[in-house]
Amino acid sequence: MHAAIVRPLAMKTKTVILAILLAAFGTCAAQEQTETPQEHDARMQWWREARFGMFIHWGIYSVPAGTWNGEQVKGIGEWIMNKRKIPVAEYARFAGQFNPVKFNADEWVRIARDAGQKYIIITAKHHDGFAMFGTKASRYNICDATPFRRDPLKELAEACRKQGIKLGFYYSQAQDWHHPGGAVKGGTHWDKAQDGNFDEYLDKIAAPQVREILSNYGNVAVLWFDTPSDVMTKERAEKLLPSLKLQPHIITNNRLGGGFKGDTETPEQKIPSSGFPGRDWETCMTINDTWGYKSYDTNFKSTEKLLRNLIDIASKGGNYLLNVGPTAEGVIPEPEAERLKEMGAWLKINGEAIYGTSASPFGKQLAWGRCTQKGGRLYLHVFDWPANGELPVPILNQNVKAWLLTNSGEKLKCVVGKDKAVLQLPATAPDTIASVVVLDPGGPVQLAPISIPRQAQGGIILLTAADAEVVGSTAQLEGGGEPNIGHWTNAKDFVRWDVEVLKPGDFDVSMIYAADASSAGSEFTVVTGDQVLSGKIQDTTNGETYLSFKLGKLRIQQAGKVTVTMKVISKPGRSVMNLRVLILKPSDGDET
Ligand code: H79
Repeated sequence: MHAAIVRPLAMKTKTVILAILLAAFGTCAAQEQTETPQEHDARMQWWREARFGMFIHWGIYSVPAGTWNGEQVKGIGEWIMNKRKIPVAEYARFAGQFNPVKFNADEWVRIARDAGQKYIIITAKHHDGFAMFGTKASRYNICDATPFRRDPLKELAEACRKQGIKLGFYYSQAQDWHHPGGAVKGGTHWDKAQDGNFDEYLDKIAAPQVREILSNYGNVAVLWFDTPSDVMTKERAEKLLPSLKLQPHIITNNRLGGGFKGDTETPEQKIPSSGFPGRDWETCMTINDTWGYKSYDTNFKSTEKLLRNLIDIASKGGNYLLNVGPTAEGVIPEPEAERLKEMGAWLKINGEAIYGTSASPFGKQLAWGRCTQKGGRLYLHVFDWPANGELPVPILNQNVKAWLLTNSGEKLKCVVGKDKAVLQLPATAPDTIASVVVLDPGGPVQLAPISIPRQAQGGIILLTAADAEVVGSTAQLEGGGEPNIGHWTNAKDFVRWDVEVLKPGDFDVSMIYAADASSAGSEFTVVTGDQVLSGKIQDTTNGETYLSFKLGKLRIQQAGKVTVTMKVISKPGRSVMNLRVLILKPSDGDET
């Protein structure tokens, strides 16, 4: 409830009360008006336990499947109409060619269920304006405008009910490139047929269709809005809210617009580096590089990548909404189904470490993998199995018990030191993607204090990736051999170390990193006090090796705690670098 109340003191008391009420009702989604925090938790419970859902982008864009006039159109497939400014009538012809006779709702739901996904969100209407359900608001829908004539949402609702999977709908409430008055995000109409009044579009198309999808398909678990663009004011968004009352338990995302926060944050195509403390959140992501089917997009992420994404997300307290893009025949492409099946096989064994868990207590400290927790236990998801068998865990609990999730009979040896516990793992990993160790701390987790690096006797200061505090939305600690800071695609992210300096003076600074063409040319600074060094990232044989580079001299004036910060000045490519360590070596040369 952050709506500004304008000068309440200048108003009469009645007006003030009215203003407060309006503000309270105006900024909240339907349920938030009345619900207590307990009721909110109860409404969110199934979603928080679910952790993994299936996104389905299905529409008549699967007919061109990424190709227009013989040209393969770059970018996300469901945007093809906009990208090529296809006239409305011409695009609408795809409806006549859309006859997905192989569509089988039971099979789709079975694929989701076997993948370990607990809910499905399907596009009821995307930006192209074509309704994938029987609507009375427009003839431009699957029942009236295609030879198929069936309502897949009805069939999916029934299949989900039978198989115990929750169903939710995606609905593009502002963008609509077909109906007069619909919005075009970041652009303008390209066909006279699109011209019209947005408010009329809202009243005649969006609001009635939202009411239909919340009325005609039984329980709707989620309403997933998208791209409010700049047209979705508070007053306009409010026209869609009354329908939400038809589904008192529905969960909405944060994309309605008009200042409505909804229930969930929705990072798209990325995993935030530390989640959204205090907010529910869900990363939506494609398996390849498109949401809607493109016949030639074969850039599928590996099962390893997808599973580690799921684990990473769970370790930060979020959900993974993983997309499939069915074909115009109604088939989930085999490479997608295959990866989902493999994820399901892992979850069948290790699901206890994902479902119903909450975020790791360790922040970004674990270089070897990720952690989730549930019922007082920690689940250690080991990505990089230690060659020496020693797994460091930054806790101080004295009575730790630990075992492999797949072998609870055999307890692992655990040595609790003064700054961490070390588990002795068997020689080989039970799983090549992620092996789960269950750790019972025997009481509340006692976190080891984050140790700050200390200047060594010889005067050298090592600022390692593992010791760094990573601030921002993308950069994070990665394992795989010696830890590094990678995934650094946002130039606003930065890295900071506190270090205990014993002997101040002048230092020669060098750093070890890996970079490929997507990082080369990035410029950064290293700052401590009033001292600044800068440098430019070079390609290290296509990122295949870590190399050491000299940066120059820095003076540290005083002993005690000193902060060193590394920031990005410019980033011409996709990412900044993979940073292993910053080395400060005393310039006077008396180090040993
Ligand atoms: O439904 C999926 C996307 O179609 C939708 N959200 C997910 C869940 C989405 N709409 N907009 N965006 C995502 C942002 C991406 C916009 C882009 Fe473009 C489309 C980039 C390139 C094509 C718009 C048009 C911005 C530049 C050209």
